[in-house]
Amino acid sequence: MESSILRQKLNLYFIMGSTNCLKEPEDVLLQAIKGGITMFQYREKGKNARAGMDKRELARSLQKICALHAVPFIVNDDIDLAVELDADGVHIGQDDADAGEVRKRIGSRILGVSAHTMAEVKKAMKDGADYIGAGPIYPTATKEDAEPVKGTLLIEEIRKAGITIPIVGIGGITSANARAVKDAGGDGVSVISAISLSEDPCRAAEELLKSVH
Ligand code: TZP
Ligand code: MG
Repeated sequence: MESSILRQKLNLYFIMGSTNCLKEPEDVLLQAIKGGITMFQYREKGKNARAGMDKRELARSLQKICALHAVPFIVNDDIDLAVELDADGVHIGQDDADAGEVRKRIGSRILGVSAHTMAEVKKAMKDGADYIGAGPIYPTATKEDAEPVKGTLLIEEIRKAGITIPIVGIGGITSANARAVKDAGGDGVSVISAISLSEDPCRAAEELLKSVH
């Protein structure tokens, strides 16, 4: 995917798995799409997370919904699943598979890498990352082993260094604080709970979209 298109797709990037939802994940995703999300990542983590066939079935079902609405479908961590389903891409963290190896396995699919320092950003770029996930921007209750909160400092540092790779901010982002990520030079925001735990995921997505426009 061309990087100008990827930048647009990163504008409102919704991430979720079954453990993040108050209702059926399919319903949450459909509502979020109705509200205007631009990209989706299936991230199945935590207590009571689905595994094996259960995980695969949910992934397929969410992928179908994304395909019907032309929303790119990205898989978190699970490279085998991404390749099996022919997903649009993969997102990995620093503790997951080596980004260079993942690039070789997924060919031209989208590769996103989480980074917390300039050194990690540079390494990810060398390994072939298409975009960087920078965070946690704000305190988050969703990821237990999250790194220390950084605000928008890393994004500013990357842009000050003249690095133009697409960047999405993550961690504790809501419609009240999302704008700062764009102002710092981010291309978009990624959120879990601001949408997945909302009573009205469609409206939550609409509000977020307004705040990053
Ligand atoms: N990586 C850094 S923070 C985070 C991840 C996966 C969790 C983001 O969730 P929320 O609910 O949007 O704070
Ligand atoms: Mg990971």
